[in-house]
Amino acid sequence: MDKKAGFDTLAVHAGQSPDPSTGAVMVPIYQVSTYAQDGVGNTKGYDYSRSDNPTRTPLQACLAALEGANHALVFASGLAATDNLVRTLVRPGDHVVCGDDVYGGTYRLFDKVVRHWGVTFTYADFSTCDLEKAIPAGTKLVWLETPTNPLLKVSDIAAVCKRAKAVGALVAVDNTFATPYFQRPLALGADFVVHSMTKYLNGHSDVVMGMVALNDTATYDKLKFLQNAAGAVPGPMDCWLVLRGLKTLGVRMDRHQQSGKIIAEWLSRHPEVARVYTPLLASHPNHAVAQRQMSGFGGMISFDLKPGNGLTALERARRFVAATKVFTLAESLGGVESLIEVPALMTHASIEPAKRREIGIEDGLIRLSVGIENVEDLITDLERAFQA
Ligand code: P1T
Repeated sequence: MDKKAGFDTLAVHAGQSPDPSTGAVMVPIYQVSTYAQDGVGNTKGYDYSRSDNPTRTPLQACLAALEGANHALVFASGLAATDNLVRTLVRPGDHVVCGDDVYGGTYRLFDKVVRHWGVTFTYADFSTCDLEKAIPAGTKLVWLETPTNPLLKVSDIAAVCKRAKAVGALVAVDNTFATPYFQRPLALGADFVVHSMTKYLNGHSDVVMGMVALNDTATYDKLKFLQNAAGAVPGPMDCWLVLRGLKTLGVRMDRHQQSGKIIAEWLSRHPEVARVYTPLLASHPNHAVAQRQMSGFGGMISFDLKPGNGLTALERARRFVAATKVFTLAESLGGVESLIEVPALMTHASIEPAKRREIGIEDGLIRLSVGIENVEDLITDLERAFQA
């Protein structure tokens, strides 16, 4: 497949061709752990599925094409991808600067695990901070999530990369919320793109998986070594499901965005809503940056409920999310079905309450992942929750 083909063409075809032995049009599920050898070491390219698997190989090639990368590697979860990349890059004594509003599990991995290896972390709001102060000389790695989870802050990837390069730091961008359909961080100067593929890339809430895409072949070789050495690899069935999900990524993202915009505008007019967070709205504080570096904004929306009915913000949030019937109360995001959650109690509960509030994750914050159902049904469902 020509690497310059359009995004949707790459999503359907990149890395894939009819099976040479049967002509099967779709990549088969090679549900196998080991491969016969004609003589010791005489293989057909595969010897053990922790190292490589013929359903995983086309998935990695397709993902590299979508991110405009030379290489991509997949892992058993988004956090396994982060863990493997960080372990490839940092050593005791190194310093990492991380966004202050990243997925709670990423923060937990850095604060409760990686920090104990003697790696230091500082946290910054890359959407507002002075980049020279936030990324000091001697920084090894900058970890940037944009848009962020759950506050949908947008940071200028090119500006962060420019500052990082000036001090010799590497930049990894968690591109889970935007997907390569709307944002390509490597083209903006990033060294690595990381995804929780559990979300939009798979799109059907039936797989947990992660990936890293990158251009540098020497780092790719080290990361591939760790992928095999540590073994956090996804199984063939899951790789097949994601290959299948990827084919509709573009059409799904367009629909998420179309419905997301309608819901965001409706929420921003709602008397019970104190504030709406999403780059889908022109009132977003980083809208100009978002428009420059993204070709669209997806279907993620967070909003603060106004206090009321004599309830605390947390009680109000609990009651709200228990009342929806089309939006399912659940962690995760990016599937065809709409999801709703309370970050303070669920996805970001691993961040201490004081720090959570300092970042701006209020108790009454609700996060929506807008699915592809009829938007009128989604609005009726939310209105029901406002009246609960
Ligand atoms: O769940 P896992 O596939 O390991 O991915 C972790 C992860 C990494 N980065 C971002 C931006 C994420 O949102 C996630 C996972 N997030 C959720 C489960 C959630 O509900 O926000």
